[in-house]
Amino acid sequence: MKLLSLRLHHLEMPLVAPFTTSFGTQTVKRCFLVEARLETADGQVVTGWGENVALDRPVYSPEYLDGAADVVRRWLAPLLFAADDLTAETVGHRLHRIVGNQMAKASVEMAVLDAQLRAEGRSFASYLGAVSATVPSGVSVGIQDSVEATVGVIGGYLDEGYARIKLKIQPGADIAHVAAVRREFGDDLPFQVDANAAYTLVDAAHLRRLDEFGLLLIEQPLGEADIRQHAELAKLMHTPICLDESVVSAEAAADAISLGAAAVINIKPGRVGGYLEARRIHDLARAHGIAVWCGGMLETGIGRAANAALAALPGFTLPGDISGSDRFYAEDIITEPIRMHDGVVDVPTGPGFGVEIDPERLERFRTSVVDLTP
Ligand code: OSB
Ligand code: MG
Repeated sequence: MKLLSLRLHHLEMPLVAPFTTSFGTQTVKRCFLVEARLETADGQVVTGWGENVALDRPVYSPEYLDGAADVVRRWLAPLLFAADDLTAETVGHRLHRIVGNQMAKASVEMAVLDAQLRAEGRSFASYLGAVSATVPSGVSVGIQDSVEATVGVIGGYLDEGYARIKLKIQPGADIAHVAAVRREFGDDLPFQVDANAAYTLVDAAHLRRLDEFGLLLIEQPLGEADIRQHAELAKLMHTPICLDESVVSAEAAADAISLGAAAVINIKPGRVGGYLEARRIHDLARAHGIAVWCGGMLETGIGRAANAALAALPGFTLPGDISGSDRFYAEDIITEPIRMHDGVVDVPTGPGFGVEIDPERLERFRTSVVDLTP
């Protein structure tokens, strides 16, 4: 295929409620969608959409939204326009000499992939080798101001039917909240916590207190670069350690697995440079008997639909952060929002990612469009 045009649609979408993690509180979601128009070898012109998941500020990873847009504009787009035989499978190779910037790369690869699959009339789930028509739907719950609020908010999600609860924790909002949730909802609730790198190995004795609550896992207790320290922590506590921030590539996943730093891996396509790298990590983890699940970055319906397909691969044995669109947004930018029902989300079956942009909402939530076509 040949890339004909590339446009970035910058969006600002209000969240239904503030979302607090150990790195701050978010009340709006800012992101950009990548719209790529390509011409296939037989002259068909197709459009594909990708989503960039970088946060406003470089607090989760080194990337941040405006930086990612700049990287796409200055460094990635020219490499893609220079290719005469572009395919989704070769985007990574074309961009290989640009170091890091996984979220920027993932967003353009996504758009090419969506276009390619639409040209073939093939769904992303079929392309990946998905083995299930629905995926269990977990929800990520932000840090609340009080233990009572934590219990109340989680109770609301359980009433809606979510299959698994993940609670954000940080020093000062951890053991008491977890204990209250277990007391209120019992030991059978599939329940895990995410620290977003808020602790250090010095906190090992404190973190070990979580062991008595039978959590599915603790996600990224230590820093992104602390893969070896996670392996040390794993020897000091029983709760399975899951890595998120640390796993930035298949190579990092291999290191974490061989060091014993990760019993579980949260796979986020944006964080690792795209859905194809995400699948490689899935394959690697599966071969090593390491469980994986699909994380989220408050995606719009585009990324949410793609994540549902990814999570339908056989190694995704734990429920992901794949909630309904209404978990974060009163209105999504796709025509049919992603719905959680009976504790699951349906894997889209239409061509490409299987969802359509609603032009009216796209325009309403859009703050600007940048055309990168030379
Ligand atoms: O650590 O998983 C995380 C959101 C932004 C940045 C990091 C994380 C998260 C979430 C939200 O937990 C998951 C979701 O999109 O539902
Ligand atoms: Mg996380």
